[in-house]
Amino acid sequence: MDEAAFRSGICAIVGRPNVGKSTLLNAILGEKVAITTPVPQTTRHAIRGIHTTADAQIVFIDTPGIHKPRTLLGSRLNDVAQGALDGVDLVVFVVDGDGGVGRGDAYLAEVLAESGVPLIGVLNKVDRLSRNGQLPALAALAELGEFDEIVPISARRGEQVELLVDLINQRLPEGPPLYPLDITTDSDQAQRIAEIVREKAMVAMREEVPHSIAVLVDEAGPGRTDGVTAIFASIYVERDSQKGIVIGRQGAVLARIGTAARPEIEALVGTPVYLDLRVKLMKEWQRDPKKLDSLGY
Ligand SMILES: Nc1nc2c(ncn2[C@@H]2O[C@H](COP(=O)(O)OP(=O)(O)O)[C@@H](O)[C@H]2O)c(=O)[nH]1
Ligand SMILES: [Mg+2]
Repeated sequence: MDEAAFRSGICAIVGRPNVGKSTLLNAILGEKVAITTPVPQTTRHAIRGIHTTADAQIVFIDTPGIHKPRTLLGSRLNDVAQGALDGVDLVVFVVDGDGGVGRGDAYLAEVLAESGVPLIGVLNKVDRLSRNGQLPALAALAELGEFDEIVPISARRGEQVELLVDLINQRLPEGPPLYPLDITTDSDQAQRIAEIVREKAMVAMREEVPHSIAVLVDEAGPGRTDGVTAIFASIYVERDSQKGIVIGRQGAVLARIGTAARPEIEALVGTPVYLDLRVKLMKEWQRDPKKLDSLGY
């Protein structure tokens, strides 16, 4: 390997909530490092995903979508997303080809233009569009700003994702790797486990409950049975009435969350897993700075 030719840099994935940023990151990495659900505002941390090849390393930052904040959690998420632009080499700006390019995208594009960072525009979810439908959507995206490239993709199907990675690689500055060559994320295992549980809990809920959910891993270590990892995690809700919803009749909903989460956690830790989930009340945690801190937001 020619040392001098190695490229590395930071690429932020930016876009409105639910356009498919986390799905795209997972598609690029071929591994789930960011949870995805049909519920807008699923991503709460800026998650770093690291893509390394023989001659380049891209450090992706998957940001929470920028949106109009309604709660303290919402405004902290905006801070995370905007703060994520500091020091990035490149921004991948994602819009939803299915939902259409709109005012929210235009607002974001303005913020990005001010930052002066080079932009690649991505039209996602083209699996939902006919070829004829793609053209006006691509044109609407092109109107939003000065893009180095515009790429139509389907993150869900992995279509055109390799092309996008090549285009990013070409635009990175020369430099040594920023992270070890063999890792795909800098999230620690407890965070990743908590996120998997949160994803399963969110998809098991309806209406406003998903946003009231936070998950912390209390303990993870060797279980009583040889070779089994025992994991104790708490699912926090904001209101007393939500406890029963998450638990379900005779624990049915909680059991379903555990059943869905366990195989993914086992794949992550590499052993069979004993998973103990508890539902706890943390009143109005989205509006309380101390509680947000304790939950890691
Ligand atoms: N049809 C289709 N759906 C997608 C695609 N990419 C993401 N989605 C869906 O869009 C929703 C939001 O995705 P997510 O990655 O969580 O969006 P984020 O909020 O921008 O991170 C999920 O239900 C995804 O499965 C795509 O390429 N095609
Ligand atoms: Mg996301």
